Amino acid sequence: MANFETVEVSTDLLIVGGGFSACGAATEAAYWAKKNGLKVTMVDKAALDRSGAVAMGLSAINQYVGVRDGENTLEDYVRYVRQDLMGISREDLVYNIARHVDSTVHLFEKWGLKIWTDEEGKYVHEGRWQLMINGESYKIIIAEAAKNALADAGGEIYERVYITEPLVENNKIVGALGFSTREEKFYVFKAKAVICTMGGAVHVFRPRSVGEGLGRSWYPPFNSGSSAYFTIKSGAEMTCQEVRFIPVRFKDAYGPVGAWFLLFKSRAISAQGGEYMAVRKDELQNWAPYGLAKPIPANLRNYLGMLDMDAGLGPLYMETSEAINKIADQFKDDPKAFKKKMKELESEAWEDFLDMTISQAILWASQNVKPEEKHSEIAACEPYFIGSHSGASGAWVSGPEDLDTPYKWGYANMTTVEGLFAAGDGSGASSHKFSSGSHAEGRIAGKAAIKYIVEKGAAPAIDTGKVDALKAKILAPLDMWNAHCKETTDPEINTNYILPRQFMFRLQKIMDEYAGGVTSAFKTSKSLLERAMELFVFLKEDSEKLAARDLYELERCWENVHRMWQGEAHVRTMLFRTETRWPGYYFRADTPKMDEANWHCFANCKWDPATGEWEMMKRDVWNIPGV
Ligand code: SFD
Ligand code: AMP
Repeated sequence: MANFETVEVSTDLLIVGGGFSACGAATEAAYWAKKNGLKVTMVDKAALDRSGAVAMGLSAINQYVGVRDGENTLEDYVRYVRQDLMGISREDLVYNIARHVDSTVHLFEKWGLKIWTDEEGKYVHEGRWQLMINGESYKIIIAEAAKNALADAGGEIYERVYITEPLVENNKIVGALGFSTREEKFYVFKAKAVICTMGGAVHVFRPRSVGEGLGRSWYPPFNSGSSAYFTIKSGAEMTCQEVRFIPVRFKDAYGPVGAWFLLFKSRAISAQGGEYMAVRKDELQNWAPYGLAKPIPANLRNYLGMLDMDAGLGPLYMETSEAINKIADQFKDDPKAFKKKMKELESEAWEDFLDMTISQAILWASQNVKPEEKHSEIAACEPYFIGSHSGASGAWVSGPEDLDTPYKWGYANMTTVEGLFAAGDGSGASSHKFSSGSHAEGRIAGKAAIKYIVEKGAAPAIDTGKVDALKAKILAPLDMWNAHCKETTDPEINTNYILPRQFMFRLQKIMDEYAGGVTSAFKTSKSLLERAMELFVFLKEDSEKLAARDLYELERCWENVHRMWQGEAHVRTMLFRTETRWPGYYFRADTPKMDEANWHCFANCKWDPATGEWEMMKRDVWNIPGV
């Protein structure tokens, strides 16, 4: 077996992941841990300053309720999320995040984030809930606060350690296993409670960017389904695993569209010039009541554009020049002011991408796109799993203690596994939290986890035999390579092993062609999904044959195993939900209508670590009374 040193780390609270929700959890937990003499340890597969979805920065904070200025109420936000997710949301969780998110944003500002303000000192809004920021260094600022808080409380941070497997005994979390991505070290983390914040999942589906564009995606390719894997393998109940997110983005470099639609008030049109949101308005009747209220849900906005594509009216375009010129036109009688405004708008347009999706600015430059002169192509991306944006997949977590919610079995944000908490993309059915809400939810989970440890935290009982067996399993791809690498002249081709890249292509092909990816126009059916399940049997068999040439590939192997489990949970849940509720995200062609009578409910699933069996179940949707 590969000869890795085993490093044991004992802690009270373990935070796995180092992104927005993890930083929120660390900042808050450190405060309460210090008061109670407890230790908090954080583990990130990358370097905290630039890890996770906000690695490149962001140009907006997408969740700010604005309660202090009377802009909106918490109930307004609950209604907004209910509507956008076609009626399926955990309103207790959404409410809880909404009531904490403003204070999180105020902390961001205190820590040094530049939020745009107008002449009166008020935040500049992109849309009703979104604030404009100078966000290139957003992650560094938020990471610094988390690092300071941990240092102050005597906590520890492990960077470049890839968390591979949870440790669970009798439905109670006791720690996690991982390996260094730089040194031959195997880590055993022992903890009284764990917060799972390892982001969403990218590259489960075949991306649009293949060949020379491989690796480019909207959400970061290094978020590879570890949150889903960790919670599923722990035996936690999962929710909304069928709800993938398909964003519409500037084509091929994935530049976000929010600033265009909301700040610049741009229109999206087909190649023939029709504005699909207007031309296809009648289609929205079929998705009442959600299709008829404003804002129209993200999936239905996608869907109307997809109908244009199906009808041969593509490509679709964002009317950037029309929008910019319309705003600048207010100054048309003053040539100097007009020129100044045009320059300002032009630089805002570029900065939007330079702040968060630099490759889009590079693509625009390479294709001679001048947004003020010419429109720019947009397209629906491949599906992503992200519970924090307009998707909803994640762990099923306990609601806030002070709300009269039916979903309460423990401390806030605790999964159905004792001592295991989840937040951000890791927790489900509480969409539209974005960066700020994920941080706020991390804070909620951090505080609750410390409370749990103070009241119930027992010393973790680790089964060393199990750890040794898992160590051998986790390092097996290195042994597989060493045993067979000399058998063929081309290391990519071998009858005894499969390399992680080929394995990922196989997973992506199954998902794309059978589970409603880009090349199948986001359509699937019972028979296609059943065929996907048959192919998954072989894929899972072959996952035992993964080979890794080095540490880098060992990480790639496990990323793909994590993706595979996310993919399987998705296929199983789409099979279970026999209706089409989110056209524009996916379409069950054999059950093409929404079925409120039977499916106005959560579709949950659970994998049993003892038997290896999956269980599918419905859970009722609860609306906050009077909202
Ligand atoms: O324009 C392991 N997001 C936006 N949010 C906003 O508020 N405003 C925007 O403008 C946003 N837009 C946007 C966004 C994201 C991206 C990529 C783009 C544009 C281009 C969404 C937010 O970023 C998102 O909601 C939050 O970041 C979610 O937080 P969290 O904590 O759930 O995930 P993370 O930040 O990605 O962190 C994940 C961490 O886990 C680590 N990790 N560590 C150890 N072991 C493993 N096995 C691990 N696997 C992962 C990662 O390294 C990372 O630290 S717009 O499109 O709307
Ligand atoms: P995006 O850039 O698409 O991720 O969007 C950023 C924010 O704007 C998110 O909160 C979206 O839900 C919201 N948004 C984007 N486009 C629209 C639209 N056409 N109508 C309403 N909200 C939108």
